[in-house]
Amino acid sequence: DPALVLDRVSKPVTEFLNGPLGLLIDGEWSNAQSGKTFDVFDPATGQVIAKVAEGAAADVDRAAVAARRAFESGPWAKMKPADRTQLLLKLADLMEQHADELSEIESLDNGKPVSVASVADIPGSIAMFRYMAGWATKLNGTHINLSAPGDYHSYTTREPVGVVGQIIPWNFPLLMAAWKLAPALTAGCTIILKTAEQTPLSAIRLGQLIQEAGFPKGVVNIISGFGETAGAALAAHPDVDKIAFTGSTEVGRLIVKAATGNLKKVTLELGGKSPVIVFDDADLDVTVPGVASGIFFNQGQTCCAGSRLYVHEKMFDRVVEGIAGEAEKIKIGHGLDPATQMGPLVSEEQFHRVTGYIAAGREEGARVATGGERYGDRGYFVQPTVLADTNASMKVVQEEIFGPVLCAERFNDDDLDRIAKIANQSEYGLAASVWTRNVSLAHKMAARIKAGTVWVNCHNIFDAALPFGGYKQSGWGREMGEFVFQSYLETKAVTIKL
Ligand code: TXE
Repeated sequence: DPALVLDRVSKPVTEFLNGPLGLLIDGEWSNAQSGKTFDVFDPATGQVIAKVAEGAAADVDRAAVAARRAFESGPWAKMKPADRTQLLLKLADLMEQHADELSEIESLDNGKPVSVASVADIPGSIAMFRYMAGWATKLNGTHINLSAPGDYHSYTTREPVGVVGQIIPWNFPLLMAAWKLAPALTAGCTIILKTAEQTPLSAIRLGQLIQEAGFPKGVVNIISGFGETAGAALAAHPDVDKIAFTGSTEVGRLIVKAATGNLKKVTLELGGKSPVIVFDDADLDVTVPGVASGIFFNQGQTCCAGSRLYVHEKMFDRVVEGIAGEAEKIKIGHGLDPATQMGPLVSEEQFHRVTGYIAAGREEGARVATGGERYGDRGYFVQPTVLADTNASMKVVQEEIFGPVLCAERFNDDDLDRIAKIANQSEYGLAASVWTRNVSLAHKMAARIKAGTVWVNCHNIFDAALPFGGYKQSGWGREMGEFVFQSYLETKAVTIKL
């Protein structure tokens, strides 16, 4: 009963949902210039839970003026790095104080279990702000010795790239906002963040905390709205210096085209179809639950989900049966139920996309080892599914499903180059995992895999200090770690004739 579910919502979150839920532009919450709003749904019930201002091109223009002003003049432009550190740490503390509320909002909006949001999304977001905060005082240039004839003193400085547009997806709404905002703020940029239309809520709450922390006006602007309107306007905007995008490879291509007008800098974190390779010496007690969580975590809506499983034939049946057993144990339900381990997919559209892939897998001859059906009769729940005996020619093996669907295939080879070839036969190259007790074999495989991340005997391990991003059509550039600052800083070489 939907009423029962809304009963579970705490008082502060109920007040938050009742709004107003506007756009954050130049330090003020405002309606969209058009006056339009859009509905936000609870994907577990399909029920409308909030109405949010629908930003579009005119609002992006207003935000760009504010972000430019805040970048070029005002307190932010003059702020010392240590003061930026303090502001970021203050924001992290406020997020920690409101962690329960943020978990609840995230669960209601995205569908993910509150038990997961409270140990993964929210602490991960806070950790990102704290990690990046420490870098603000350490982003220095260097002195360079020249070989040119004459007497010169040369050095480099590193300067913020300017006004940054950031477009994020719905799978980890707050975490994606943190991955984007934290390094850009650390570097001294100003920002226009466009959230995903499916999940605008936690970023609005974050915007309120950003105000409370005392960031100067115009430094962070947050626009709720749709991709084809607000997102496209941001990507094409002539006064935005850089665009950072996370989402589908298809839209990634549109972002690149839109950015050509003023040749703004572009970084992209796109789709994946990450291989998981299980050798015949793998420790099954670790591998079976590890591979299962590698695909089923976040309802499979993870860009680096381990969605293509390759198992040595000696182990294949045991591994597939083991994963099917894990899948059947997962407790599916409303995200706000503290016992829930898997929630619904984010939207009706994703529900149809994922169930469509399962149907295609069946038609192409895959064997359904477990799952394969809708769960329940309302909301966008899909059973955790294992498709066995798949092969490289199948659509389910080639394309990103972005749901709890694993394709499992056997190999009977001991030649590492040939195994790597199977793992690498994808247009994507975001991540991979290798499961073996042989350390040397693990390193050899890691070297052969064309992906930005390789995990050994684990999957989906993230850290603010680790760079993350893709080879091939999984993207351009890296987020997180020290590496991310290459995207948010320009390097200037200064040479003085002595
Ligand atoms: O993504 P979109 P969708 C993949 C996944 C999923 C598929 C479709 O396979 O099934 O994409 O999801 C904004 N100009 N990933 O349709 O459209 C949009 O508003 C500018 C993988 O939801 O790429 C949202 O903020 N922006 C991925 C963001 O792009 C535009 C996470 C992502 O939405 C735009 C999400 C446009 N023309 C989906 N069109 C990952 N890498 O983790 C849309 N947007």
